[in-house]
Amino acid sequence: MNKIYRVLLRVDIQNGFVPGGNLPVADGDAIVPLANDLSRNGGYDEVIDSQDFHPADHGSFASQHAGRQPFVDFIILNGVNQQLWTDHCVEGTTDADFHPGLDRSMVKHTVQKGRNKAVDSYSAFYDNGKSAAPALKAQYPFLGQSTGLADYIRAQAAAAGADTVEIDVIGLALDYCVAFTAKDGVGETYNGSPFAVRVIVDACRAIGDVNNAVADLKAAGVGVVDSTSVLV
Ligand code: VGL
Ligand code: ZN
Repeated sequence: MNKIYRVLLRVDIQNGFVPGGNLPVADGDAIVPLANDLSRNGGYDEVIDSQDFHPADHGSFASQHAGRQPFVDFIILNGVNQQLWTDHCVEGTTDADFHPGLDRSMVKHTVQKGRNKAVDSYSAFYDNGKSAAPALKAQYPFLGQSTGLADYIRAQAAAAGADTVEIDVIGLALDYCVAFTAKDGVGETYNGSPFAVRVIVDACRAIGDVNNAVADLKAAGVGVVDSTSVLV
């Protein structure tokens, strides 16, 4: 018998990423009821939230780089290619708070990311320096830090006596933090087997093109499903 430890990982369902926030994703608030339904009725062993949580002078903010524009401009931030954004999800502000409609009553573990101003962290598992060349990591030893999320999930699965881990990822934004999180998840193992990772696509919204994001996820070995196949 294969006992599966099933995790619902809800990425960055925060005020900053919904209409009215500082980095709004179109229709981002529309996923909140579905996120709650999946959390309550998806049969998960555990629901985990990630929270984008930046210092006010984070290096991903266009405001920190004279003459640079958010969304369109990229810089090299400590050796890592960095798209620039509006100031968003600054620690201690309402923008960084979870959406008020998101049911957090079942959440035992929350992962904050993007706290180091020197490197961004789209993924809930590792910062954006994860795949930097060894020489670059030697120069900037903070690149590629783990948030501890994969170890946390392995420990929870082991405590539950599970044989394998499955992670369903939802949230904002599909083509940035959801995609980076799901792709990093595929690279993690439990008991010698990779985490089985799926994105529940109707419980996400994208900044750019959804079809491109879905193709990119499938190419990386991430399953792409609809909530109707989860909420049976
Ligand atoms: C995100 C850009 C910058 C996201 C976070 O949650 O997708 N995107 N910070
Ligand atoms: Zn951010």
